[in-house]
Amino acid sequence: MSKQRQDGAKQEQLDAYRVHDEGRKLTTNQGLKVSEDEFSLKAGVRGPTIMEDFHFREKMTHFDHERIPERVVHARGYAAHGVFEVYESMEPYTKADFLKEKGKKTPVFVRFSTVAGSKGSGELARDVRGFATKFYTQEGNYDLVGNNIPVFFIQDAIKFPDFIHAVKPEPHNGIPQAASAHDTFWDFVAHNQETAHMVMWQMSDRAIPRSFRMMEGFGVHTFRFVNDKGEATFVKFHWKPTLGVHSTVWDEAQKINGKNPDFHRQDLYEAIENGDFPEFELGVQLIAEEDADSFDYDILDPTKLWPEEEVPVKKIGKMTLNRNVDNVFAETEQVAFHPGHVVPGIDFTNDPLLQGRLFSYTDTQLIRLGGPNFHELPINRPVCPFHNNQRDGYGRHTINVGQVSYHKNGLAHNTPEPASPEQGGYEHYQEKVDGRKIRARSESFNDHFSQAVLFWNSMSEAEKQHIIDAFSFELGKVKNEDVQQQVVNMFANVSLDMVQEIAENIGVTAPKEGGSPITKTSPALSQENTVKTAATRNVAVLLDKGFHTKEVISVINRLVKQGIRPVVVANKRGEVAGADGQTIEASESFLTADSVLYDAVYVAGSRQMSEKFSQQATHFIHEAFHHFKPIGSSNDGATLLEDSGITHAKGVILESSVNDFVDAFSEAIAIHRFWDREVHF
Ligand code: HDD
Repeated sequence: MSKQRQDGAKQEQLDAYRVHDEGRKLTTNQGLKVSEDEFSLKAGVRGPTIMEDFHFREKMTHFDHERIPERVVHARGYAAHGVFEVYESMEPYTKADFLKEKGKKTPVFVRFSTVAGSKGSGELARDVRGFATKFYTQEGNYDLVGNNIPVFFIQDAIKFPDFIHAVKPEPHNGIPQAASAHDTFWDFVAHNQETAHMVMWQMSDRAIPRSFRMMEGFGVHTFRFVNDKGEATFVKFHWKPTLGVHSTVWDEAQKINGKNPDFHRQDLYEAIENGDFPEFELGVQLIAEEDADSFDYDILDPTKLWPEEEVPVKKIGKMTLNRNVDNVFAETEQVAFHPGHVVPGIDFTNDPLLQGRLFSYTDTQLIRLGGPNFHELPINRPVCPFHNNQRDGYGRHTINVGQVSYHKNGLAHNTPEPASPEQGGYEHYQEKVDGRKIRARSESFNDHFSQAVLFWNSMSEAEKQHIIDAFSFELGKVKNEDVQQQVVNMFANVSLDMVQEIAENIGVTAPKEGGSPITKTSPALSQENTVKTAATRNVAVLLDKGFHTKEVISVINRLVKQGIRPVVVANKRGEVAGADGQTIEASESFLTADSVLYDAVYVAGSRQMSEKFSQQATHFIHEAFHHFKPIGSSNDGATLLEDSGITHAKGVILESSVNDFVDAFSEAIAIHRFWDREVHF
């Protein structure tokens, strides 16, 4: 499983900034050795602290200024370093150097995030996930600032502040944190029906991922590739996780938020530390300029996707995340992404959401990072040289030598680089634009429901049920009945069956008319059709004193061999003795572990299970069962499964031979969840 980490140009650059403090004597920031760091300077041992204490003042002032504003959206995030490697040259489509050559490697930094919650919020919120990638290319930084959902709530950036105000905690009482289940969000939805498609995704399992490692990423907008000849092709970017796309269930997600609000970051951190490096393949969908008008949607509309069955995703490379950050503030917090950070060969389109983003990101970073020199922060520096006539500002690091800080000049001979392929200056694609100034939306953006229906049609029965449950939960939390009714009426345009069930669940009038004649599906949208593997999944091994030593050790070893991560849970942490006296270390007790934190449960038990163990293990099993997880026992633990009355259900594995058990159990783990247990929340 474990792979070799490859550090590239970016890590070499960061090395120059890494400081190791271990074993070093303490000094002030001026380098003065300090002789004491516990007592402030006082006039007498019981007297007042005195102004002269520069050491105290420096330490306290620095502390007082430690915080910077959190991101206005995507505040809660976690990041890792990695490398991107090209499978197939994209030279026919783009002159981007980092995509030109098969095998070429580029260092990357990726930050995953939730959107609505503040910096300390729980990570299992029902929310979109940010998926922002910075490629440190030889031609400058390229940022692919995407999400785990391929469309967006609104079509024009001028509505972004309104949308975010609606989803954030309501201003009069500051409630709720990191949740869309409240009146203002749904009021916005009902009054901005372009949200329909994205809301369907948000109510689906996509919004409660199992792991950052098991989410797709999307550039959302339509961008342009431009090749050496100046020819353009429309492109949409995708990240496809090699572990497949998997989710939690809502009841589980809410509990995880309490049991471990850091669940996603810890999962990412530990996977990387274990050498289970997360991998995502970069895919592109391409549409030739001349075909742009041949679709039944406007390809510039960010509330539309291009169904993969119609425009195939071509996989062009793979990103491997192989290194955790050394310092979350210096790297994860200070990284500054911007969809406008492009390289030659990648260009924009007139998607009005993208156009507005091109303004917003620099603007927000100016306040968040305190001035115009944030590009000099180690995590943001390109790995290629950068020179221009910009000078000064807060926190300037660069010492620009020489008398010239203007263009054009005859003294320093520093000029722009022409946009020829050899010289590589960036040239904007020369799209012909002609129009009257107008505040309006193109009529081609007016269809808000067709793809919401496509999404609904493409879901499995279980996924549909989850969407109904999610709407019923969210609208069930809305207090204003008009808002509830308006939303139900709005989504009658997607499916009458769906809204009738929701209406019934929340107690409003069920629409009688609606539905859609569209029957089209896109199988790629359903998580049922994703990659299924047991690799890197964690399994709680419930163990009691007197367990069958040989069998349990053998099961554990075989699971590990398949890349699965068993975690031993017992009444108490520490050594647990088996029937023959041999011990296994329990790294968790029932106090520190919880069913919701594991992908599956292996009930090893023992021949004579203690009352305490039986009670705790039964609770564990019960939760796992209701969250549709694989549960298994090879022998001793079987009585607990029998007593729970679940042995008939799918995904409950009972085999007495160790080999058969491990085979069947790992297969069940790969399936992830057994939805046909028919348990709804
Ligand atoms: Fe945004 C952050 C993704 C629309 C304005 N956005 C931000 C981040 C991601 C996205 C991943 C976090 C970056 C990080 O980890 O530091 N945003 C998207 C996607 C969008 C989108 C995929 C639609 C397709 N965003 C969007 C619009 C606007 C913004 C329409 C404003 C006009 N986004 C911001 C921002 C943030 C941001 C306020 C907050 C922090 C930052 O930029 O650096 O400027």
